[in-house]
Amino acid sequence: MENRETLVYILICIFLSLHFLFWRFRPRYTEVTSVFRLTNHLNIRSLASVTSYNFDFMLYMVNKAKSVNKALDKAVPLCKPALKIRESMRYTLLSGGKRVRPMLCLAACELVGGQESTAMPTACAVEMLHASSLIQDDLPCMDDDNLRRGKPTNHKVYGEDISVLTADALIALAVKKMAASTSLGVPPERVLRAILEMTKALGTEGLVAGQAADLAGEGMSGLGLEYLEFIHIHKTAALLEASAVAGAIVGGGSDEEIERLRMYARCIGLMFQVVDDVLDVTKSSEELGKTAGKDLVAGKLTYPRFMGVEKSKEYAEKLNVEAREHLQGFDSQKVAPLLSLADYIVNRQN
Ligand code: GRG
Repeated sequence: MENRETLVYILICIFLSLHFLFWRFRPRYTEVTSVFRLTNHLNIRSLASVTSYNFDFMLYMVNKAKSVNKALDKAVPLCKPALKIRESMRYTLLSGGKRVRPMLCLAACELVGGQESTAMPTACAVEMLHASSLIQDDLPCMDDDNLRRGKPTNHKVYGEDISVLTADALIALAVKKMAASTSLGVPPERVLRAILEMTKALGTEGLVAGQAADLAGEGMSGLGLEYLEFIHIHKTAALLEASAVAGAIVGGGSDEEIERLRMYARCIGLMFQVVDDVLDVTKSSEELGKTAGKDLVAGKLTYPRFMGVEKSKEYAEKLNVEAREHLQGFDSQKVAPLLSLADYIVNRQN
């Protein structure tokens, strides 16, 4: 009897010790696994070249993505009773994504001497606008896609009606976020200028123009490189450009700094889409998290179709060189994130 009581006592002690150890180290374990998941998603480990500036880009990108995800989560809280439209906004906004545009915005702000917190509302806004464009792009009347970031597209889950409203709501929230949440320490004229940049990138001087030209060009023969460049500069590069420029504006950059960042971002914006076109024909849907080979099927004018895969890759490299030329003269340490980001974009695998 006494032996049995001793055994039970020992077992309880072991259980309590294990319980204590689990709760003591659980936060660190969760932290490590979440960084691992983000790193996998961002596919940064394939980037040996990034270490060349003696700068840990992987850590930088993971930390920025974590801060942005936290801020986005707070920006669209789930309310009770749960509204379908809010669930739908959160579905696309928080369903992964590399967070390239917010990172660009934060890095540009920091490069000109601003704080991360100063540009965070702008960084969230640009991701909201990006999410809105993805939802619209996937609709049956546009690209008609079922898969985005490895999950069913927004309209497949919530229906076309709610999807259209979600895209609208995200645009409205983005502008509200910049206007209402940017620190009071930032002069209002800077906030207004940043909002102007962002809205310019959306309409007929930006995404809308690019998408309209893209749709009009489907299946048409005889369109040249100029037409292709117009589509990509408007549809893809405009928002990347606005991300960097708006970040530098709220961060207090000089006109010269802002314009140099604009040129850099325009190059990486175009490069982003050249790489996207290459990935569309060289990777599987599983690797991309979206339907691969769609451009080819739709008869779209793409860089690989125009000049072949190898020449397209060379062109992306050329844009990378050009992009970094625009950053010459900035502080070599502060500019490291943007140099690494350019490398990341040209080498990305999804
Ligand atoms: C928002 C006013 C407004 C209009 C939208 C539908 C449309 C007009 C434009 C289409 C824009 C579009 C979807 C361009 C493609 C850009 C692109 C390469 C997206 C993929 O970006 P990643 O790889 O995606 O950064 P993740 O998932 O990582 O965020």
